[in-house]
Amino acid sequence: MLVIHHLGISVSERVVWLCEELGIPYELKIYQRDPKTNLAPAEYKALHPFQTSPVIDDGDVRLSESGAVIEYILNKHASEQQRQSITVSKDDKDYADYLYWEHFTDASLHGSMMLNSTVMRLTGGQIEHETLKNLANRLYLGYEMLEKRLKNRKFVAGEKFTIADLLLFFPISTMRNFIPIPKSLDNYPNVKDYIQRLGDRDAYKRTVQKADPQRGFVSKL
Ligand SMILES: N[C@@H](CCC(=O)N[C@@H](CS)C(=O)NCC(=O)O)C(=O)O
Repeated sequence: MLVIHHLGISVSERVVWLCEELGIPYELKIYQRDPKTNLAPAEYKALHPFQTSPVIDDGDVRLSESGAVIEYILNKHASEQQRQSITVSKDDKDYADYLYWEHFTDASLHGSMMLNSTVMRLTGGQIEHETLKNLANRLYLGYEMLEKRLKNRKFVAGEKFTIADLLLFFPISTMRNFIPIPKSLDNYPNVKDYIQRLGDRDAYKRTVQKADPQRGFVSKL
C-alpha cells in the first residue's frame, strides 16, 4: 500500500489530491507543523535527507519531490487509462503547453515565491526595497501570463484537468496563505475563476477533508 506522509497545509496535498482524483488507494500519515517555526516537525524531517514534503513510501521505495512522486504514482499505480485521463499525450495539440505549465510551476513560480518570502523576511517586509520589488515583479509576470492563458480556457493545458493544474493550484491558492503576493487577485479574474473551479472539484474537497480537516478554508482567493 502506498503511504503518503502529509505535512499539514503543504505541497503534499497534491499527492493526496492525485490519488483522490484517480481513486488510487493510499494510507495517509499526517504530521502537523511545528507551532513555533511553522516548519516541518522533527519526525517529518527525519523521513528524507532534504527534509521537505511530500514524502511517500511504496514498499522499500521512499520518494520525495512533488514532480517525481507524481510521475512515480502515475507510472506505478495508475492504469494506462487513468494516466491518460490526467496527462496530455505527445500527439495532442496542447502537448507543448502542458509541458510548459507542468514544469514552470515548480521550477519557476514556486521558487520565486519562496525567494520572495525569504527576502521579505530579510528586509523586514519593506515592499519598497529594490530587490524585493524586482523579485515580486517576476511573480506578477507569472500571474499576468496565467491570466492570459486562462482566457476562454477552463484548464491551463487546455480543455481537461491535468497534472499541470494539480501542480499549479498549490502556489496560487494554498500557498497564498503564507505568501500573499499578490495581495488580491482582483486584477486576475480568470485566475480567480480558475482557483474556484479547481477548489470546487470533489476530489480536492475530499483531499482537504482528509488531509487538513482543521484548516478552515478550501481554496484561497
Ligand atoms: N519543489 C518541492 C518543494 C518542497 C517544499 O518546499 N515543501 C515545503 C512545504 S510547502 C516544506 O516541506 N516545508 C517545511 C519545512 O521546510 O520544514 C516539492 O514540491 O517537492
